[in-house]
Formats: sequence, C-alpha cells, structure tokens
Amino acid sequence: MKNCHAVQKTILIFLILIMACCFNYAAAAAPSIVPVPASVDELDGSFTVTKGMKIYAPKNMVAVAKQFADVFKGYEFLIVEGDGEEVPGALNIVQEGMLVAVTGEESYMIEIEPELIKITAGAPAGAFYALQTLRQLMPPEAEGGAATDAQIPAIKIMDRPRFRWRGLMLDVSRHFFTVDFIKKYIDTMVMFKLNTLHLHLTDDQGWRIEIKKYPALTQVGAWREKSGIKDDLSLSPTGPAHGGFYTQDEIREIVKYASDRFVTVVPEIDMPGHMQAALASVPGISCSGKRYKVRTQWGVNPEILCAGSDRTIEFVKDVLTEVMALFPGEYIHIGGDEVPKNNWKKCEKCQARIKKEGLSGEEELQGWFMKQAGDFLAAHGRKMIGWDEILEGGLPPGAAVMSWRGTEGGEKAALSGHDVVMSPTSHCYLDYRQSDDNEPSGGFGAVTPLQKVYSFEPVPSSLNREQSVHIMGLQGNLWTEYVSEQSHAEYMTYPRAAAIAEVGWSMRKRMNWDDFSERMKNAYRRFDIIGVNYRAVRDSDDSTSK
Ligand code: TNX
Repeated sequence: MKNCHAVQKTILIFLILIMACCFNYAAAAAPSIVPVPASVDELDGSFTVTKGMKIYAPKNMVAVAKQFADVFKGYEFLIVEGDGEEVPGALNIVQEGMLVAVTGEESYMIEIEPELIKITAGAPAGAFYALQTLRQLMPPEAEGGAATDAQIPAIKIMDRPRFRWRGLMLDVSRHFFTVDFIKKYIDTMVMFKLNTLHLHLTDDQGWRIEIKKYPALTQVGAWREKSGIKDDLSLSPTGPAHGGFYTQDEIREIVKYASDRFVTVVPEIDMPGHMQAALASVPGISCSGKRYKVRTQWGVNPEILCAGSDRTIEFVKDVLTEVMALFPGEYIHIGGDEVPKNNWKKCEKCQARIKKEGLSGEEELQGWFMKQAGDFLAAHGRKMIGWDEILEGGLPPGAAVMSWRGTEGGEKAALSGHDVVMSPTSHCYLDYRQSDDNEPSGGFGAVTPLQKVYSFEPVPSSLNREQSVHIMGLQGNLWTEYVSEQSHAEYMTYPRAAAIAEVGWSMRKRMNWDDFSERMKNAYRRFDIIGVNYRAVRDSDDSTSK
C-alpha cells in the first residue's frame, strides 16, 4: 500500500514536471534566478533560514549539500544523512530516482513553504542545480560570512535544462591560467548551471599539458619569449616572456573538481594547425624539418603538422592516449581550425600520402588526417569534436562539430546527422569587446554586447524537430591572446556567460531581455561580495547594446 502511494506520488511529480516544461507559464519571473526556471509559482509567506539549520540529504547527495553549506559558512548548516524526511525548519533533499528517466538527471523541483524547504531530484546533478537556485534566492550578503536570519519567499519551482551542452571555453594556451583560477572559473560557471568547460590546451603559443612520453612538449613548448598584453594590441606582441603548464596530477585535480560540480572538462589538442609549440619540441613532425621556436606572433600560422609523416600520426596517437587517460568525458576536441595548406602542397611526404590514399588534394588530406585521430578515439570508446573546418575535408562518421564561423557549419552538420555545438563568433566570442565605448578588449575589434549574446538562438530555423536534436547546445569562447590577467578574463566572461547559460538552460518562451537585465542585478551584488570581476552596466549601454 505504501509502495502504491509512492508510485502515485512519483507519477504525479512527473506529470507536473512535464507540464511545467511544456507550457509557458505566464507568471513573470520575479525572483532573481538566472537562468530563468521552467516554471515559478510564487506562494504566500516566507521561510526563515537560521544559523545551524539542518539539511537532510540522502547519502549520494550529501556532497552537494556540503558544497551548499560551504557557500554560506557563517550559517554552519548541519548536514544529516536521510531520505524522504520532511522536517519542519529544515532543508530536506529527497531523491525520486524515477525522475531521471522522464526529465533527466539535471531536473529538479523546489518547494519553499513557511514551515520547510523541500528539494526533489532524481539524481545528484538535479539536487546540485536545485541548490544553485536556492543559493540565488538567498540574499547575496549571506555569502559574506555573516549569519543573520534570511527570509526567503515561499515559492515552487520546477526546472530542467533545454540543452545538454552549456559550455565555456577557456584558452589556457595563449595565456596560462593557474589551477586555482580554473577552479574559481568552474565555481562561477556552475552558479549559472553551465556544465561543460572546454580547455584549449595547445596552440602555436604554448603547450600546457604534461605528456609523459614527450617531456619536451612542456620543457620547451610551454614557454615563449614574448606575450601579448591588453594595452598593446600589436600582432607581434611586446609583452614579457610567458609560460606554464599543468602536470598530469594537476589535470586530474581539475577534472575531479569539475566533476564534483557536474562539469565535464573537454580537452582540446588543436591539430594539424595551431601546432607550433609542438613543432618546437618534437622532431620529425613538420614538413620542413626546420627548427622552430614557440610562436610569439598571433593569427593563422602557415607552419602545421606534416600529414605525410608516419611519425606525426604516431605522435598524435601517443598524445591522445595520455589525454584520454586523464579526461573521462565522451568528447575529445581535436581542433582542425585554420589550416593553411601551402606546406602540404610543397611536401613530398604529404603528396605521397595523397596519392597512396587516393585523395583529391590537400583538403581531403586534412579529412584523412582528422579521420586517423577520430578513428583512434572511436576505437577507445570516445568521440571526436572539431571546429567547423573539419566539414571541408569530409566528416568522419560520429564526429561532432563546433560551429564558430557562423552557424552554417553547424546547420550543415546537423542536416547530415552529426551532433553540433553552436559557438559562432557573432554571438559567442568572449574575446570580443562588450561595447564600443572605450572598452578593454581581448584583442579583437568586433563588438559583442550582452544583449546580442542573449538574443542568440542555437537551433537554425531550417532544421526540423528530428534534425534539431543534433544541436547539443552552445558555448562561449574566451580566447586569451591579450588576456593575461585573471580579473580581465573574468571581465570578458561576465555577464556574457550568464546570457549563454540562460540561452542554454531556459525555454525560449520564458526568456525576456528586460527581465534578464533585472534578474542579473542580484548576480552583480553576489559577484561584488565573492570577488568575481565583471563588466558593470553603464549608462551609455542603451545606445550600444543592440
Ligand atoms: C580564431 S575560433 C581562432 C583562434 C583565435 C580566435 C580569436 C578558432 C577555432 N580559431 O585561434 O584565438 O579566432 O578570436
């Protein structure tokens, strides 16, 4: 009988969640939650959070409860293991496992009543996101260490994400960022329910990941003689020598930290272009056989890996083997962008490869090269993702595309049955300036204001329902040619990453620019208290924001 009651209750919760996620609730999204939840019902009264409040959590959700308690240290919340409790005066986290099958692991429900708070989630990820929402309902000042009683208005929220890939890319190659900074970057992104951190680990200007088989990659490839700084945007930078890398232990630390917060770290080893740091470190992988230095200049580089040399293919497989062992996620990013093919035209080995493999020319040679890497990943149970240039030489089966030169590449890939992450320069490039009003830049002239980011729709209108399933989500990219300081990196990221997050999580019908701008005020107060830099709204924005 008890069982029967539980099943009925679960079915009821499903129905409510499904309804919440299908219909557009007319009620304005008054509470300052970003991204805006699928459904919000404001109720009468309020719950008072007090010092020493108990948090009841099932065993597998104790860790996320503890992370919540750590944000509000002053309150000394007491975590008690248990499931199904509805204890007055407490925050009760309850697991309804069957929810996972219906609304996914990331969905949740929060009921705040004057007597108690109840969170219902199918899996720890859902409980984690419920707690991010609850965090935003607490006064920002409560994160400052004090423990004054906090009134939170009674409310019922049901929520689930629209897309499964809600990402940010951090370019740690052009400038190295410390492990502590990456952890802080993760802490901030999860506040907005972003769940994918793409680390651009290698490029012409620096190799940042220890590879045991090729120690020179970090002994040599991680250091360069000059670097770009935000006050001097010349193509050949005049800033100081620069370098740094992550040991494999540090990578494991980052991956674990991220995974504890439901963030998947996607590593990128950019190939066959953007590889000069490797060319400077490892012999036998270039067409010319020249001695290279780690590049200090920016832009598209004619020096690329030799696709004709077997040594190169072996090198790529060796590197990917170590990378796969460190990053457990489904996808490994293998770049593929900006590959000038002049060297290949002149290279005997590359021409011999084209002949031997029956390829039509250098474009198909890139396709062949990417397929070697992609097949190797597939043989080890992983999937490749690459920038949209990989479409040009023929896309290996199962490859996913990250569409950066507009959305057309992504559209084409989705039409041919490939999965896609949308990340067009027009809306998602966080190195572009946020207004044309004397704005610090990431190096590149274009202006991408917050409202433009917010207006981005990742699913092209040409796709039918079935094809649109291939759009996995979207990602904001922070390239760091001229971003060397942590505070500058945060400034370029926020608030635009919050707009990316709302596009990625919320239903289109729930989104509204004025409402978002209003809701973000709470986040700005929180940023001020916890010390995250961001671009503050300016009076002059009205004329430049569109
Ligand atoms: C293009 S986006 C690049 C990067 C630069 C960026 C600057 C992409 C795949 N390649 O190498 O850093 O532009 O905005």
